[in-house]
Amino acid sequence: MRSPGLSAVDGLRAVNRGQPDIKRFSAEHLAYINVLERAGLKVNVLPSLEAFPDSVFVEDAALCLPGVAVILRPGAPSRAGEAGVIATALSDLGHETQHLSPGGCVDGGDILVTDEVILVGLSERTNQDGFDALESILKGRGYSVQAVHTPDNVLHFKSDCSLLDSETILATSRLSGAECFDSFSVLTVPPGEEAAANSIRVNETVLVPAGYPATADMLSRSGYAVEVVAASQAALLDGGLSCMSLRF
Ligand code: CIR
Repeated sequence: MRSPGLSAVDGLRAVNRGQPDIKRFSAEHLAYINVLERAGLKVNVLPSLEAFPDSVFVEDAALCLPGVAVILRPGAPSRAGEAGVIATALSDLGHETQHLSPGGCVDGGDILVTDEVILVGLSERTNQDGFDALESILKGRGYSVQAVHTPDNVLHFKSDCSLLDSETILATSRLSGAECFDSFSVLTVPPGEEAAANSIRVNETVLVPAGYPATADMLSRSGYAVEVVAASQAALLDGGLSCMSLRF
């Protein structure tokens, strides 16, 4: 994870719903770290990077798989430099890194890793050239990869879905019928709670963003151990829970 900097007030957003309050952002970030630790993870927190207002969203610059961290190329020009910085941090932590060949762009938020296949949503941030470069790295390492469609006007594929366990996807209604989920059971987030589709499963815990009680209730009733985590300030920058950590 990376702490939010003061420059996060300049983070990208599709619609301006006000500036994030950095004190509150930091408090929510700390609470999220605590929940990950309670769920059994060791968390490394990198220092804030003022030169990159969106760098708190570490997920977009790398794809961490067993044995390799693929260094991606974020599609927003203001975020391109995050790749080099995360590459250094991951190498320092002892990870083998492999960089996408030059040309295209891929944001980590568009990548959903499942047991059988890695789904990559083509979006405003992830283009075909980026997909091709990523596919060539992943196929070379034995993974199946499939390009899918990120719904229009949605930032990232994973803004609208998450993997709850090897057979179950949580998705918005606009994505729940997608062919790529044919071999999964799909739980659809109730109308009005679309942002809750960006939840994350960590060991036995499913972290759900605060403010979406019907989704939290649906997941609890489906047998998941739910922890509700406030992410209101990240949400002002179109970020959610998955975006703020690289989990491996
Ligand atoms: C951006 O527009 O790039 C950031 N403000 C939000 C990135 C959210 N990341 C993610 O969904 N993986």
